Formats: sequence, C-alpha cells, structure tokens
Amino acid sequence: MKLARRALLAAALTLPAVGALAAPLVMGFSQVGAESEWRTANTASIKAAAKAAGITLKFADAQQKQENQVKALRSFIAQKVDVIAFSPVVESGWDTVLKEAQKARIPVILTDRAVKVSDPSLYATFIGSDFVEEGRKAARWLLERAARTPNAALNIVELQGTVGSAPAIDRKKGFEEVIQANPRLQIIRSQSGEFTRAKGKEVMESFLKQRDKKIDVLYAHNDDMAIGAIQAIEEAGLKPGVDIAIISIDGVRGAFEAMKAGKLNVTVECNPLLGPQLMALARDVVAKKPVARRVTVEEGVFPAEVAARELPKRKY
Ligand code: GYE
Repeated sequence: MKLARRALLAAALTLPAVGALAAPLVMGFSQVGAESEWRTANTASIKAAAKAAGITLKFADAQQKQENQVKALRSFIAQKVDVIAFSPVVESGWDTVLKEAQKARIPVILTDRAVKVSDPSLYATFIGSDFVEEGRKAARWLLERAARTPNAALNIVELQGTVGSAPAIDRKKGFEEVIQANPRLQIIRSQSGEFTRAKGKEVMESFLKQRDKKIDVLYAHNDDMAIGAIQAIEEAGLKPGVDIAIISIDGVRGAFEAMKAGKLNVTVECNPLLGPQLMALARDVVAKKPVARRVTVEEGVFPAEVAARELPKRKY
C-alpha cells in the first residue's frame, strides 16, 4: 500500500515536468507596423514559420511607434514568454526595457533592424540585412550609369526611411560613401518619406515643386516610397525611369512590375523572409545553445533589364 502510494506520488511529481517539456515554446514578437510591401511579407513569413515550427506566437503591431513597442515588450515580460523577438522601429532608446527583459531572464532576439545599446549582452543575437552594403550597392549602380555620361552633372534627390531607423541611417551612409568617388553626383535634397507610398509621393511632389534645380536621379530607401514618387513624377508630366532615373531598395513584387513597365531602373534586394531562421534561432537561444551574434542574409541587385525574367520567380 505504502509503495503504491509512493509510486503514485512520484508519478504526480514527474507528470508536470513532462508536461512542461512538451509545452510549445512561446515567442512574443513586436513588429514595426504594416508600412510597406516588405513588412507585409516579413510578417507573413514570421507567422507561417512559427506555425510550422510549433511555436506559439504572440504578435503585436507597433504602428511605427517606439512607445507601442516598449509597451508590447513589457507585456511580453509580464506574460513570462520564453523568448522575445522584435524589429526595433528606431535604433536608440532601448536600454531600460531590455534590462527589464534581462532581469526577467527572457532572451531577446533582434530581427531585421539593429539597436544601439550600452551593453551588448542585452540581446542574444541579431538576424537581418547589411543596410550599409545595400546603400553601397545602390550607389555602385549609379556610378556605373554616370560613367556613361561623363560630363553631365547628376542631381540626386533622396527619400529617406523612418527617421532614426537603422535602415534609413545605414542606407544613407553606404550610398554617400560610394558616390563620393564622383563629384558630379550630388544629393540636392533629402527628406524622410517614412517608408510609405503615401509619404513618398507627398515628399516627391514637394521636391518637384522646387524648380531651382533639375532632378536627374531619385534614390528611395525602399520600393514603396519609389512607387509613390513614380506617381508624383507622372502627375508632374515627367517620365519616371527616363526623365528621372530611379533607384530603390527591397526588391518587392511592385518594384519588379514598375521595372517591367520601364518606370523604375533598379532595385537592391533586401530579403524579408526571415521567419524560418528566426524560429530556429529562438529554439537554440531558449535551449542555451551558442548562436552567432550576427546572422546576415544573402541578397542581390536587380536592374530593369532582368525584371521580366525575374518577376515570376519572386517570392514576395
Ligand atoms: O526596407 C522597408 C520597411 O527594416 C528592412 O522597413 C526594413 C525596411 C524595409 O518598411 O520597406
């Protein structure tokens, strides 16, 4: 009798442990927003990958506001999720909330955008693109094109991404670094179009209204702003891709369609399909396996000449 009771007790004690092991891993994910085609593809990839990996995803949309992201992170901490992943809207201002996560022993994975923090141990790893390199690639395309018209000055207008965001800061930096090689290339105006079509169009309209200098080139930090600007250029009676050369970044389907129509000249790829790699990293981080500090993504450059051939192969 005594033995049987002991066996029962032992079983009761071990059961919850077995149950806990089998419980699905819970990830709190704070997304930037739904500002672009890139972001929509990124969200879809993360949701699908979580499902495929059997990871329970608590998803929060920050609508491009850091304060919403901080709130979401605090709520994930309060809910004691196993791991937090987020794509930070802007680079700075994360120290306090990340310290709170660390104190609660919840590992944090950065996806897509990087942060500037005083203590690197505040996050486990970062998976995303090299935005400085994307800016360089955009500028290299322009340098080659400029070489074909050796005497002409090329006035560039720039549509920047969200102010203070890693892709806006880095894409500007990489582009400026490379165009310095040719003094004929000058950025004559630069303003944020917040990574959206609507704002891209609005800012391009205001660039076009200032008639003091001719605009030869538009460099947009993402395809959506370029697509918005294309509309503004057409409404101003000019031919996008012809009267004004247009360079953008992301490589979304809309960009390939614009290139096929001859309205966009080149897009630099930025891969949003980070979901599967993120879920694998999350499992490793929670299991305390060693992970790389920085996981990068392979990307290409697609000029308009290859658009028709590449379009059917695009996954986003
Ligand atoms: O390029 C843009 C989006 O952070 C890489 O954010 C991402 C950028 C992407 O809104 O379209």
